[in-house]
This record gives sequence, structure tokens and C-alpha cells, in this order.
Amino acid sequence: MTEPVPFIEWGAAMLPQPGQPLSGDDYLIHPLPDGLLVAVIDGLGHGPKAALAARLAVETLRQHAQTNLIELINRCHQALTGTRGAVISLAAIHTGSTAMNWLGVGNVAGLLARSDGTRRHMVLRGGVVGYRLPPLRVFSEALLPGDTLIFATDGIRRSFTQDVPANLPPQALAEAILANHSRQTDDATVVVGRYNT
Ligand SMILES: [Mn+2]
Repeated sequence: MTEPVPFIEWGAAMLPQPGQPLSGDDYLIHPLPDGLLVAVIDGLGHGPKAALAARLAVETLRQHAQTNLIELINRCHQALTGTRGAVISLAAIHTGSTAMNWLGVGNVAGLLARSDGTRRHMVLRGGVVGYRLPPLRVFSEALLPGDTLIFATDGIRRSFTQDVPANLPPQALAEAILANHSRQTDDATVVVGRYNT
């Protein structure tokens, strides 16, 4: 008998602000040797300049995905200097150690909805990557099978945290949150990961 291998199932849903051709939000789901790096980015403002900042952040994160979260934010800060800047939330989920590290600069909300019914909200520090960084501190959370991680940009009303049905698969949950809680006055992005065994 072999042990079941833990894995993370994920889903994502995005909508540009109505009338905008492209979103100033972006996200990255990137494999790590023992898990997954999840990033959600909101480029400041809207339209092409916001999109450029967000995509630069995604590219930087992809290139350096295996380094630690503080280093990732510092790399993005360098890469985005001179752009609009962006707010970024990151999580590195390690299935081997059943732990997650997370770190957010700005206001991309992070919620860990645990399978035992408890919830953890990511600590967010004000700042703009590419312009002004706050002191950076990584927080760690233990993971249990069935725990759900949700990142949402500020185009999603914070009421989404009260509406997280545990029975929906991650893609359906991301789409439901976007459909039910999007403000329609900003780009909106939701990324959902579920830790499974
Ligand atoms: Mn926004």
C-alpha cells in the first residue's frame, strides 16, 4: 500500500471592469517541487497600464517561483518600479509538510476556510509593490485535507467570506463568488485552492 499523495485542486474566475477590454488583475498558479505557488495581483487603476504592471509581476513570480515569499515580493518590487505598481497576495502551499506560507501587500484578500469550520484571514499590510513596500512578514498556517484557500481582488465585495459552501469544487466556487459578489466597478478576480489527499 502506498500513502495517498496530497494535492491541491484549484480554480479561477476573472472579469474585467465592464467596458474595459482587458483586466488589470492577473494571477499565477505555479507548481513547486512539493506543492504550489499561488499569486493574485491587482495592477493599480484599470486598463493597459494596470495590466502591464500585473503581467510583469506574473512573469517575475514565474521566473523565481522557487524562492521564498519575501524574496518574491522584493523581486516584483524591483521589476515594477516605474510602472503603476500593483498589490499582490502570495501563498506557497507545501503538501509534504502540510503547511502554507502566505504574505500580502495591499488589499487582495486571503481567506483560509478550514474543513473544521474555522477561518483564517490573511494579514494584509498597506503598500504598493513597485512603489512603497511595508515591512514584510510571512505567516504560516497548518493545512488539513479539505481546507480551502481563497484570494479575491477588491473588485469582489468582502461579503464573499460569508458565502463559502464547502461542497463546491474549486472552479465552481470561484465562478460562484465572482457571479454573486463582483462589484462591477472594478476588475474582479477570484482564485480558489483546495488541499486534498
Ligand atoms: Mn482593483
